[in-house]
Amino acid sequence: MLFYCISLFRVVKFNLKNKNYKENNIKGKIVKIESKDYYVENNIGKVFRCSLRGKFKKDLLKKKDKLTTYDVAVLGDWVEFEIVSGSVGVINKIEIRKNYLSRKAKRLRGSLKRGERLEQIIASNLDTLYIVSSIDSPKFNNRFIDRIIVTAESSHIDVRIVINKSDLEQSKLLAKWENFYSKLGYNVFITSVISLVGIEKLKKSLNGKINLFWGQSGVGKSSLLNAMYPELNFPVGEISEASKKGRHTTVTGIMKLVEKNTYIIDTPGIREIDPYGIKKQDLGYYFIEFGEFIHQCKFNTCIHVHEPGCAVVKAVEEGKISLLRYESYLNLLNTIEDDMFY
Ligand SMILES: Nc1nc2c(ncn2[C@@H]2O[C@H](COP(=O)(O)OP(=O)(O)OP(=O)(O)O)[C@@H](O)[C@H]2O)c(=O)[nH]1
Ligand SMILES: [Mg+2]
Ligand SMILES: [Zn+2]
Repeated sequence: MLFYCISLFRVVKFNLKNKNYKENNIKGKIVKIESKDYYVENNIGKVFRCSLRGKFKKDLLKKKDKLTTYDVAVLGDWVEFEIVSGSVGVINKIEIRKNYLSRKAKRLRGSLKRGERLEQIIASNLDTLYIVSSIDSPKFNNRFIDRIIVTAESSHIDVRIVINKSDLEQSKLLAKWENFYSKLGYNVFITSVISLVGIEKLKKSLNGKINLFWGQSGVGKSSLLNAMYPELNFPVGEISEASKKGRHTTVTGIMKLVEKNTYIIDTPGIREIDPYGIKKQDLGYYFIEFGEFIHQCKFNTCIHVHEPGCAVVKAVEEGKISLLRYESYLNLLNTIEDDMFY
């Protein structure tokens, strides 16, 4: 009897607790992460500083041997949280992601058995990825862009290319690269925050979407966002005279609601980009112009290097696929081979 009473009490207590938990829960979006603080914005734009409920950490520890990522909750995640006091809260639930953008994290020394590289998630639930580059200072780098394109294509995120600093008198180069990527089927935006070329057009294209800006340091991601939305007032960096490179002015990813249903995400500049989780046999599919040739390769396991009857190599020889793009492909293929596990 006593046992029965205790059990009943436990059930009632659990249900009450669960009910409170459900009733107090608020839906929000993670708009910034700093160490263990998750900044969550509710539907009227109020931001709460939240921690993660302990169960998430326990779940992660249980999976330790099969750990592939260290990001439990990421920028852009929809969550349910409850207020602890004032503008402080705790996250109880993380919704399933529609998609996410990631890359291989830096190699960790000692902490993992095989020294493999984990997946680092940049942000989730994205509509459009803007690859931001500059025509000069830092120099335009098509290989870098191709690497980001592959990353986005493999995550099924719509990708567009911005070539900024068009005021720097490089009109020939600008025309060349605009043409190059437009011909592949990508939308290319030529912009300048000095002459304001292309700013209105870029702003219009963000409408109603969640837009992430990504690229090397110093290309002008934060400057472009400020030019479109002066109220953002993001810090903007200097370009080093010696290296013509930026100095990582933006240090954490940050998401802002800029118009109704329109979000922008500014991110820290990146130096390297290794896409995560791509198999050698699949890489060709993320070079969109290879698509029509891949099916004509003699072997369906073809990775388009030395195989006999490779239709991709033939298309390169006949000038139907650009040599520059094929070089980007080979370069990425090598990276995948270097990191055998992933
Ligand atoms: N000439 C010229 N300079 C620009 C333009 N856009 C940005 N810049 C300059 O480029 C430098 C870097 O700009 P940021 O906006 O900080 O670049 P970022 O891509 O946000 O850099 P990180 O935050 O380090 O990733 C600043 O000195 C800007 O003034 C442009 O259209 N033309
Ligand atoms: Mg920046
Ligand atoms: Zn082939």
